[in-house]
Amino acid sequence: MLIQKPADLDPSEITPPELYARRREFLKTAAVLGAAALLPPSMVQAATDDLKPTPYKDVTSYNNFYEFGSGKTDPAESAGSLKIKPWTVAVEGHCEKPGQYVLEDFLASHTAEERLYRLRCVEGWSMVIPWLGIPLAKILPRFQPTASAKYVEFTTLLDPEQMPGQRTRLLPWPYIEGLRMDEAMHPLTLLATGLYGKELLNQNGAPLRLVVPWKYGFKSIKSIVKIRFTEQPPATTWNLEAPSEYGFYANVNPDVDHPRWSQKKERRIGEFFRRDTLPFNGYAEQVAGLYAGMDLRKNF
Ligand SMILES: Nc1nc2c(c(=O)[nH]1)N[C@H]1C(S)=C(S)[C@@H](COP(=O)(O)O)O[C@H]1N2
Ligand SMILES: [Mo]
Repeated sequence: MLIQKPADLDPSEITPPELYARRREFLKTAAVLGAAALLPPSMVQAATDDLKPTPYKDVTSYNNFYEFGSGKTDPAESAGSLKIKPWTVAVEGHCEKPGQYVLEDFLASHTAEERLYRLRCVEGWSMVIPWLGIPLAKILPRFQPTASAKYVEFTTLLDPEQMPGQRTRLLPWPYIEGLRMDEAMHPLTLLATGLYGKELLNQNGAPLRLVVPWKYGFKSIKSIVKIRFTEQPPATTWNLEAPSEYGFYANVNPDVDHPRWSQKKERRIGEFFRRDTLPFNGYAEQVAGLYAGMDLRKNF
C-alpha cells in the first residue's frame, strides 16, 4: 500500500471534523502553557492564529476548478464523473529519471501527513483546510533533477470529454502552473492527496494537487498529470491569460493590489466580518527569505 487510504490510517493520526473545534481549544490552552514545543509542527502553526477549519461542506462545494466551469458550484456539480483511477504522472525535462509513473509509484511509499493550511484566493475569499499530503521536497529528489532544473512546471489533465470547461475558451488549456525550484522544495509546499482525513474529492483536485499556502490559490494546481523540470520560468495559465493581473510569483501580498481590486482584506468562508490579509498569507516567517532582495511589486 503506497498512499494510505483513510481506512489504513491509524485512527489516532487523523482528526474527525467535529474534533477540530476541541483541538483548537486545546491549542489555545497549550499556547498559554508554553507547551507548543510538544505539539506536531502543523499544530504549532495553528497555535499562532485562530485557524478554525472551514466546514467540510464549504471546502467541497465552493470551489474554483475552471475545467468544470467558472461558477463556484460547478465543480461539485460536475466533477464527480472524472475518472481518477488509474492515474499516471509523467515526469519530464531536466532530470535523470524521467518517465511515466503510475500514481502509487510516483508517490513511492510516503505516508500522507495532516497539515492545517490557509488557502487564499485572489478573488478575496479564504478557507482553512486540514490537508493530507506529502511534501513535494520528499518526492522530487527521486527523479534526480539536474543542475539545469531551475523551475518545476505542473500540468492538469487535458480531456475535454471529461472536463466540460475545456470545450470552451474560458482559459487556454491545459491548466499549467510553475514554481521556482527553491519554492517547490520548501517544506511547506505540499502535494495533497486528501483533506479532512479523507481522499480528495474530484472538485478539490483529485487524485493529486499542489498546495502552496503562501501564494494565491491559482498556484495550487489540481488533478496533476505532468511534472516537468525546466531551465526557464514556465508559461503559466493565468499569467498568459492576463499578465498584468496575475504574475508568476503570486505571493499573497496585502500591499500589492490586483489592478481591479484591493488585496488588503479577505473573507474567510463561513465568517461574517472581513479580516486583514497577512503578508505571504501568514507564512512570512517561513518563506520571506526565499524572496530576499527581490522587488515584490515588480515580481508580483
Ligand atoms: N486545474 C486547475 N487548478 C486550479 C484551478 C483551476 O481552475 N484549474 N483553480 C485554482 C484556484 S483559482 C483556486 S482558489 C484553488 C481553489 O481550490 P479549492 O477550490 O479546492 O479550494 O484551486 C486552484 N487550482
Ligand atoms: Mo483562486
